[in-house]
Amino acid sequence: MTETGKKVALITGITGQSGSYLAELLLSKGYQVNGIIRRSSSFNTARIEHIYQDPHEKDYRFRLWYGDLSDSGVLLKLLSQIQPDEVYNLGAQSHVKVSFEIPEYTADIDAIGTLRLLEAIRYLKSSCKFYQASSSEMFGSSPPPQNEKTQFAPRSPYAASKVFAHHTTVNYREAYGIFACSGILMNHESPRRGETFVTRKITHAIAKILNKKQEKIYLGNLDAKRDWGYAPDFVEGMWMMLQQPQADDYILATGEMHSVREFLEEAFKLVDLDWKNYVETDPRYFRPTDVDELRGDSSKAKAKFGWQPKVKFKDLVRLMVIEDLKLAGLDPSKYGLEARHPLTATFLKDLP
Ligand code: NAP
Ligand code: G4F
Repeated sequence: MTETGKKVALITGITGQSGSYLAELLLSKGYQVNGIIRRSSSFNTARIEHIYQDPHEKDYRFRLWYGDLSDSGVLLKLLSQIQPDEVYNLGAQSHVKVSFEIPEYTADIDAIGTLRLLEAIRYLKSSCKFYQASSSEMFGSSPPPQNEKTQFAPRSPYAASKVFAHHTTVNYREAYGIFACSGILMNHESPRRGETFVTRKITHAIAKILNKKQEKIYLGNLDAKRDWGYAPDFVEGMWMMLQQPQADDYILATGEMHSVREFLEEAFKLVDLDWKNYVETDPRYFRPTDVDELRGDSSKAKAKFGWQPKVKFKDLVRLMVIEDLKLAGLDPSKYGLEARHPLTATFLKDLP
């Protein structure tokens, strides 16, 4: 708590898709929000620029600190300096395909990085609550529907690292009584999704194709099926987990499953194009092992704290297409799409 009674949060991965929405949510709830950012030779803060506050302002509530999940010393220093009530560990090398190319780095950040943070909390005897960004990728080849009891069968260095981080979170809860929750989240997307993840790659390409700046889009496995939800819905679930009387692990999901092919069909249809004329496959986007089907069962989160996603597949595709058209200077109404999707109004009004 601050001297003025505000709750204090610390977010790793604040510059990422979910970190940026979570920061907005917590600021709107009156928290002082602290985020760890990495030093980069070019700006990596585009997603949080609209909520930046000048540190010279008195009582500014949005504070950024340099750090890295590879650096135990800085994690210890920041935890002891900031004294957070809630820690959200969203920082990660989050790209599954890239994890096959840089497996050791992925494990260092996604697995050992989580251990470093929990160990710092334990060492400092901090009473903070801890949220771990676990992933449905951990289920790998276990068939859907996946729930909290489904066996993990990871299919990538990313997923194996997240399994380690999940078990470490549970272990630190049981061994040391830390209020540590593992949120096992199905894919969540938004107009702030990184452009190399398949949903955003598609909606971004559509805008470029319409602008005649791109002719084709090159993709990998179109048969993969995912349970795609909307990131702002999911960050609300993260926060809700930490407000419960007891720490536990929860799945967040929409319960709907669609293939990459269906995403293509739905997205291109919105701008009156046939995706088959624009999509080529490129072997470089196939993974050595992929996850075929993810569809989550989030009934535990619904029963325990009433969490339900507001945005489902069709609305998600639509709002991502609309926002990418606008970013590219195109008028969505030309394609019969309303300029601002009502569901996104709150979250997108300040997008840079
Ligand atoms: P994202 O957009 O890729 O953001 C990842 C964040 O982690 C960025 O802020 C990044 O900083 C930071 N980061 C990377 N390496 C770091 C390091 N060495 N030290 C500290 N921070 C580091 O990912 P996201 O979609 O927001 O996902 C957030 C978390 O949820 C991740 O842990 C991800 O694995 C997990 N997750 C995501 C989904 C999903 O569908 N989105 C589903 C389940 C779980 P830079 O901006 O400097 O790169
Ligand atoms: O968009 P993706 O890269 O997401 P993926 O691998 O499901 O991982 C995301 O969701 C996880 C939760 O389940 C997170 F933990 C993780 O951090 C990340 O946010 O790929 C989705 C599917 C895959 O099966 C992939 O093989 O789309 C297929 N795909 C086909 N062509 C492609 C492409 N994926 C990408 N990134 N790029 C392609 O060209």
